[in-house]
Amino acid sequence: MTNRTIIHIDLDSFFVSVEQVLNPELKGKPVVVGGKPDRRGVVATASYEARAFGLHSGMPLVTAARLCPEAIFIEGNFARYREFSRKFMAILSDFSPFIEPMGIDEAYLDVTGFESIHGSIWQMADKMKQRIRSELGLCASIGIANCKVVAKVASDLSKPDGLIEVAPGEERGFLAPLPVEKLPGVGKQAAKVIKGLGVHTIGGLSRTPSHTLKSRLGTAGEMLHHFANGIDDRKVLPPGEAKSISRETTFGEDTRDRLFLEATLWALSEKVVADLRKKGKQAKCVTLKLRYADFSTITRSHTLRESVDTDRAIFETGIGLLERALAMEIQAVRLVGIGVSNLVEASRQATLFAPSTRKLEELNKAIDRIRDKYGFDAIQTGRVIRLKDISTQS
Ligand code: DCP
Ligand code: CA
Repeated sequence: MTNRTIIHIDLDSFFVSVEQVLNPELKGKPVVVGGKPDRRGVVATASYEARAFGLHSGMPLVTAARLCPEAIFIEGNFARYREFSRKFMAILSDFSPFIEPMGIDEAYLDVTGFESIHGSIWQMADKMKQRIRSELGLCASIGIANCKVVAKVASDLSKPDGLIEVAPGEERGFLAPLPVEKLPGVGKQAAKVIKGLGVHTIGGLSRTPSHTLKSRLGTAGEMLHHFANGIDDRKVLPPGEAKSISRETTFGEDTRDRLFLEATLWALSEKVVADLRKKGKQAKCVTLKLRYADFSTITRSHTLRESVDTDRAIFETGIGLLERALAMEIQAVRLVGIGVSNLVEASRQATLFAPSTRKLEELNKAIDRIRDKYGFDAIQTGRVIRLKDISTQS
């Protein structure tokens, strides 16, 4: 993957820090959120002052009270933490639209190309930390690298209130001296297996043959081998981004009418494509769904060589799938659907396309605009006219 700039950001002792903002008297003291120690239960989080006594998340409260008798124990207020979390994510979204929240106080950002707005990546990260401090009163730790796994290790290592940037090319060297447990994906079980091989550092793991790790840890072993070498091409995935878009419709009566099926497929393709373009995406995979009179349901998919976002390309792929499916089936059809998946950002290189494709794209955009303004049915292309009676389910 080409050079990326990935940030991993994580708030320090999150629940406790929020409590300290709400009640400044708690600042600089050993504080535990999780409840009173006379109750069963565990530490949700401990302030760094309390961690100095060996307290940590998941420890029974009674143990915590024994190790650190002067600690202040607080019940906690999850609604408040969620409120801070929302504001935290909102600040992050001012720096890049490509955010993947990982739980309540942690996120990955792909900031590739946005650094220059702030001078440098270092200045950008520093600005993030400052805003979080001034607007929320919280401390954040940040790791910067060319991939998720290295950024995550860097932010963990920088805690508290830290900032570590791993320069491109230095990923392996940065990870090498660290104990294997510091590598995301190495849990207690995997650590045991890895140490059984006589390997204790991430560097050692990076030199262990991939097939050895695969034979002991399965596919996770292969992944850990890549991670240990600073290789991780996982994308930063904003939540809720559609992975597929589809439409289907059930007929009032089962049908064998090819023309009618084709016209329906065209209408459905148009709606799918309108959604696709609204999201600024193109699709590489087209899936046809059919349900027959006896309720048996099939899906058939075709992966295209190039991603597309025109009605015609998707419809024609769908028709190909439909013809092949119907050739194998004698039953009438009660439901037809079409969907697209394997979505990619729409390329903006319009000049690379043939003029006819460009015209079609312009036409499609114009149709989208009119439909946005006046509703989907304001424009009906020829094939759809005879479908007036069909109600489409989304
Ligand atoms: N949390 C919890 N129980 C756990 C771990 C965490 O309730 N076993 C809650 C409390 C933490 C919050 O989730 O404040 C975030 O978890 P982190 O692992 O990020 O821990 P902290 O933010 O508390 O500390 P750190 O500074 O190490 O990130
Ligand atoms: Ca945290």
